[in-house]
Amino acid sequence: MSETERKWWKEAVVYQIYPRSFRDSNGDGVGDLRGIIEKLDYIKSLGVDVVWLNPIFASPNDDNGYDVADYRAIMDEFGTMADFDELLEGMHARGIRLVLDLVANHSSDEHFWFQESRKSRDNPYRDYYHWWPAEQGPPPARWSFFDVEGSAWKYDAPTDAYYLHYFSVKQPDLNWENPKVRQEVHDLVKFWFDKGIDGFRMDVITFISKDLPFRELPAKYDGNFVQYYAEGPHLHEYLREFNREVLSKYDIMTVAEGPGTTTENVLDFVDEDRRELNMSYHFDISNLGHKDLAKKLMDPAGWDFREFKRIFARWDAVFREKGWGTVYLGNHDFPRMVSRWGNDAPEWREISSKLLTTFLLTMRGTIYYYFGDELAMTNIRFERIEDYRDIMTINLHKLIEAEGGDLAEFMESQKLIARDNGRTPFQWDASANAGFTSGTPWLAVNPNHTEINAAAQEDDPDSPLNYFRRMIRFRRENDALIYGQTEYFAIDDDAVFAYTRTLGDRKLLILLNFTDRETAADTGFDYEGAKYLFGNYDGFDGRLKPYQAAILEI
Ligand code: TEU
Ligand code: CA
Repeated sequence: MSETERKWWKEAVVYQIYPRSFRDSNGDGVGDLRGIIEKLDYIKSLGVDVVWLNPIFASPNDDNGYDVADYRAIMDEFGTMADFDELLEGMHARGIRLVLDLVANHSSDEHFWFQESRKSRDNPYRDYYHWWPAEQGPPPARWSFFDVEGSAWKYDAPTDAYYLHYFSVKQPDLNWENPKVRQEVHDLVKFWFDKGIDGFRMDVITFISKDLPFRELPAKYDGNFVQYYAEGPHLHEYLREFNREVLSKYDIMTVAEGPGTTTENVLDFVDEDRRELNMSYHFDISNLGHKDLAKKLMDPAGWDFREFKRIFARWDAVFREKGWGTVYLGNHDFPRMVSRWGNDAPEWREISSKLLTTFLLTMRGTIYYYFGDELAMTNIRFERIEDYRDIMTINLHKLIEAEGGDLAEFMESQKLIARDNGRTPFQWDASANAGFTSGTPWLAVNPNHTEINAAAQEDDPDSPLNYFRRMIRFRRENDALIYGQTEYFAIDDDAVFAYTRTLGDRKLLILLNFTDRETAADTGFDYEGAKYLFGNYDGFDGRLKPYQAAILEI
């Protein structure tokens, strides 16, 4: 097997910050860039290599910045371009790279392009978006993720036409089939690269090419709009052009948010010979345990651990020779890692969160670690719809209500998976509002901040925070955990995740007990001569304690 080509972004632990919720420097209740600047030493102390910030560009915040009104300006609430420059300099001075979020499948309806586009059918910006003239009759059905009626077409009276919006009505889809639009995107990306940023995470980049002229959803997709959206006819042509014209000219990293990517098609995006993108992240794990994905309803039976293992193993196998994978268990679109995949009951919260941290940092691929998970922050589990701020939850609630659906069931599911669970303010200390703001936070602070907070964990060597720091160091000191190939064992065991990472003659065995009961570690290995190196208990005696994670050299 050929040795993987080494790259800084393959070795990286990416720490994702949701700027709105990290630290508010001026008391308006909204996190901001100066808040991040204040906390740069904290970020540095974690040992992470890259920071990815969710969108920081000018936006009316219909979807918290995923609706961009000006791609070259900083959102008022977040600060100024001078603040940004200082932030970038502060990160680079500490050896941390900065990755921003490119939201180019759609813009805000308040973007100048759209304001022009909707004015008249012969406006020069008309073709920057997708329009369906009303005289052609109703457009073919398209699903919208955030629309109260579920429709991705919105009638716009001034020009008697419908525009396309896969997300909210305030997020019209840009028309990438128009070369001028592609040129605009290239130019704005160059603007940020020339400022010195180190890469882009690309929001729903798999959706950019549309199947024109709009037809009825082909039967082979069987109602699966995500898959259909991700297989636009010119997608790869646009990505290759993007790479050729812009991306290849800089030492940067790119990662696709890849809804609709599968183990069969992902190499089309990330095989280095195709010159498109570096990495992509898939949704197979986050989709686990749903009874209805579109309406975000959960299966009361929970999620299938063996399927979870099989998914990781299957994706890992794709990148053995080519491309490079990504590993994550949470981000701003998902709930808290420990609440979803571990156990946030008081007696298991810390230990199971350390297990998950060990899991993430021993997998092959670039690690995406979501801020706050290092503290084992938990879901807030709002009772009332009024507590939510997320357009996705609010509009799905309206949609289900209008259909006469089961709202109680929806609210229960939201306690488990609503995006706001992962967006509550970072818990810095035990003071009012967790040291996040001196004002009124834009989204409620989790009341458990009096116990779960960075200040309390800072001086406790056994805290999840310090475990995360040690684990990062351990990964960095053990190349096998970065470039080593992976082999899975006991794949049908319903408690234990076991795999080895091998590089040269170094072989590490990782044993993870995902349950709250002690279990045998029947992996086929003889533990006699094995050397215990790292884990969340004091040692390993041949059996695995509840949520035990153990790394052995064999
Ligand atoms: O998310 C897109 C997204 O996660 C889903 O809509 C996805 O396409 C679907 O669930 C697949 O199963 C990105 C951002 O991460 C999110 O925060 C934004 O709200 C959204 O795009 C719109 O920009
Ligand atoms: Ca602020």
